Amino acid sequence: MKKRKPVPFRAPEKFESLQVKRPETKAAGATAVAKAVQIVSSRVGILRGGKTLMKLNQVDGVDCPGCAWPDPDDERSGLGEYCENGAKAIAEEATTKTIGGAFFSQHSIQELSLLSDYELGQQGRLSEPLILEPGEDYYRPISWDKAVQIIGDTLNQLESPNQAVFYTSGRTSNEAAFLYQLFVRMFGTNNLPDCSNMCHESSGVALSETLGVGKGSVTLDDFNQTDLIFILGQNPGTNHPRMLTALEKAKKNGAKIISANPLAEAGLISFSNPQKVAGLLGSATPLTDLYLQVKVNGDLALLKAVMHRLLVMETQAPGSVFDLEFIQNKTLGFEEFVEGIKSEDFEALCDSCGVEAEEIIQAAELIKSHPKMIICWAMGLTQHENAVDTIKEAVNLLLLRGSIAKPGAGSCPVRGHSNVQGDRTMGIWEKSPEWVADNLAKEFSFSPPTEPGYDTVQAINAMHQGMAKVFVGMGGNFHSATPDTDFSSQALQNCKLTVQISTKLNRSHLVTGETALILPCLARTDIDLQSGGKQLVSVENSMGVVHQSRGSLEPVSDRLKSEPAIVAAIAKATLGVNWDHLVSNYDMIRDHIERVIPGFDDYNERLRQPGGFYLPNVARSGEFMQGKARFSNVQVPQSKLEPHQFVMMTIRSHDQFNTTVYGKDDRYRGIINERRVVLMNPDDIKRMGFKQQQVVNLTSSYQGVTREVRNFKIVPYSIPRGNLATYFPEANPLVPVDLVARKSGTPCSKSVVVQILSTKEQITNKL
Ligand SMILES: Nc1nc2c(c(=O)[nH]1)N[C@H]1C(S)=C(S)[C@@H](COP(=O)(O)OP(=O)(O)OC[C@H]3O[C@@H](n4cnc5c(=O)[nH]c(N)nc54)[C@H](O)[C@@H]3O)O[C@H]1N2
Ligand SMILES: Nc1nc2c(c(=O)[nH]1)N[C@H]1C(S)=C(S)[C@@H](COP(=O)(O)OP(=O)(O)OC[C@H]3O[C@@H](n4cnc5c(=O)[nH]c(N)nc54)[C@H](O)[C@@H]3O)O[C@H]1N2
Ligand SMILES: [Mo]
Repeated sequence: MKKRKPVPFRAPEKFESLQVKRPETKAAGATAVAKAVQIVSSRVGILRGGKTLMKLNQVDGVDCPGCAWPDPDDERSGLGEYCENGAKAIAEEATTKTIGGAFFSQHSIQELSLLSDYELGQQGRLSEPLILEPGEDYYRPISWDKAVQIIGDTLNQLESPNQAVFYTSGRTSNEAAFLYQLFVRMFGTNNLPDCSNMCHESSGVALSETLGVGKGSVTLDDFNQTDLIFILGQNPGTNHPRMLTALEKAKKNGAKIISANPLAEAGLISFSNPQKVAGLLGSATPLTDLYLQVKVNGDLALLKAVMHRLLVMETQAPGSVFDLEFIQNKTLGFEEFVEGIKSEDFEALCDSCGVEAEEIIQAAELIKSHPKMIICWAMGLTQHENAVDTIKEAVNLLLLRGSIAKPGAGSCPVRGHSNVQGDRTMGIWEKSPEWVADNLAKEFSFSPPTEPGYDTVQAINAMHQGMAKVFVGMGGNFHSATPDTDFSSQALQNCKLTVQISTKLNRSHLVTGETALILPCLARTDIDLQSGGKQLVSVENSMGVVHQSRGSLEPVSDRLKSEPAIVAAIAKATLGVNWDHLVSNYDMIRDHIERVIPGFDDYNERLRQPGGFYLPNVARSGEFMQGKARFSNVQVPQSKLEPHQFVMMTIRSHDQFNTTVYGKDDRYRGIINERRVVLMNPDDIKRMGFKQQQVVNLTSSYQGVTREVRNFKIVPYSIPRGNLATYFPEANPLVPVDLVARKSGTPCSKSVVVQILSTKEQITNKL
């Protein structure tokens, strides 16, 4: 058989032309509006782009395909209910540039792999189904019927359904997600890894075990009523810009903000609200009152130090700090938790987190004098080995203060993808809980598999070992989003068949199995016309509100299918089931959801109410687990680094959405026109004998394997000594596939121990 030419696993390692400016100290304002208008009008056109922006996040409009931050329950801004990065998401999706058979007949996968991630995305929307046959280097068009037949035949030839992996990214609507997990379980496996495994899985585990629900407890209105917001490991100015409006409102109502972050992020410092004229004119609201520049993964020690201090205050004046009534009536495990805190040394905790004792005392004072507290967090907490414990420690703080299950208080894990939370609610989960299996069995008369399937990292290992042979991706970019790029590439290449259901070209279309299929789908902003008429879909935001979304743009090609239609076609070709009626009218999918998933009563009716409806939440209502929330006694992680070792976090720039690179700037951090940078403390640069903008290579050694990335430029930055920051996905080859958070399995992409080598040095002890 003809052999396919090798395809590079990594994006090209070439430089742009780096400019370094002073980091900004306020986010948004007129520049953000100008950027939004410029990017949408240049990439989509004024008419098509303007039409979408006006509908974005309005009650009868389309849900922004960017982040999962909720929309206001009451009035929505007439100046536009979107942010700069939402506009970029729209520009990326609503472009009228297309690529299909003609494009792919001119460019082999090897040639395309020489493009940067940014350039891949700029080629346009995928416009027709494509196949890459065994040994071939060029995709060519294929009919929908043939494509799904290949999938059905290949799946049915497997020795076991567990040899197939069905990944989901978090943009998929509730309707598509429900149908997808149904098909996968009818096929006979729970191999349903999703992007959540790499994202908020640690939050889900920690919150389920302590509060009884793996989701946050607050609503947007709680931000209006709170006294104090504690934000850890999150960069809302870039990743959840509309959160800044909520923070601004909270400040106007008198709330205080404490932020813990190794970097001084502009969006946490102050905000010029572009939805207000004053903001457009440059006036800014200061946000953070106390900024704690914690070391990477120092949060558990930081939280413990704060609670150590609170315990001292409580001991001095019993009942003045702890909510003893709440603790007594609504919690378990308090005594053991207090013993744990008592056994710690305050100075050692301060040392461990890198924050001055004085500031920790200030934090404790602020917490003591502000009864209602919300704790927010994102990837800065979830992507470490001890992530689940850190989040449990944050819950301990809420419980001590009785700051949960009442207005203005609670937990707020800020979710990533716009429907990642909804996908999980719909049953996209490798650990199929019993009730899901029972309800599916009743509704659809089959026996769903009960043993857990593979999560993302387990799926990579299974494909690498040849135990899984078919990969289907419902959205996302598995190749570039997962850790250990070279290892994950080999895993995908080991497959007999890889299938990507996608809107835009990415590297997962280039690093493929023996046969590869690209199935182009409608995007959220597109009109979804089925035989029963125009369809709407539903999504769930970060605060558990389920609401509708309707696309309003003419699709760029008549060969695109909706995600539910694609799942139904694959299910028909594989299992012989006929779901045509479900595809013709998504109300009928929602009728099934209503009967299978709790909390969706009168789904079709309530979905059509303006703003949608809230799902029940036991942490919000105070029911917890049989009425009790649980304190946890968790340990501070011990890390001992050699002087030449650093802890590296991989973060997002202002111009990307995960692996989709919108542009080359990280404006707020003052890094312009370059992504191959490593942010480093100036003292460390000096100590190591490096110079700013020197080109270096980075290595990580884990369990006897040394991994390397080449060509990064050093940028001096205000970051704790011993810590580094790089962008993802460029640094993903350094993240060891088996370095995952305990209990949640999340790759530790914010805690990679690395060495920095000048380009002349050889890597030591490579195996
Ligand atoms: N525009 C845009 N919006 C997005 C995304 C995007 O890529 N672009 N991605 C979406 C997705 S899927 C997600 S999950 C979210 C991600 O949203 P974030 O979690 O805000 O994203 P990251 O860039 O990973 O940022 C982590 C932040 O945590 C800090 N940090 C890193 N390590 C630590 C630590 O150990 N402790 C503390 N205290 N802080 C730390 C970093 O300095 C940074 O400010 O955003 C969503 N929204
Ligand atoms: N090192 C490191 N790695 C990380 C992270 C990190 O912080 N550091 N973050 C992790 C996190 S939080 C996440 S969530 C994952 C993200 O992992 P993924 O969700 O897998 O990655 P994305 O880059 O969001 O996926 C983008 C692709 O989705 C497709 N797409 C876009 N819209 C649609 C749609 O409507 N339908 C369909 N079918 N396809 C669509 C497009 O083809 C696009 O190229 O990455 C993780 N990886
Ligand atoms: Mo995420």
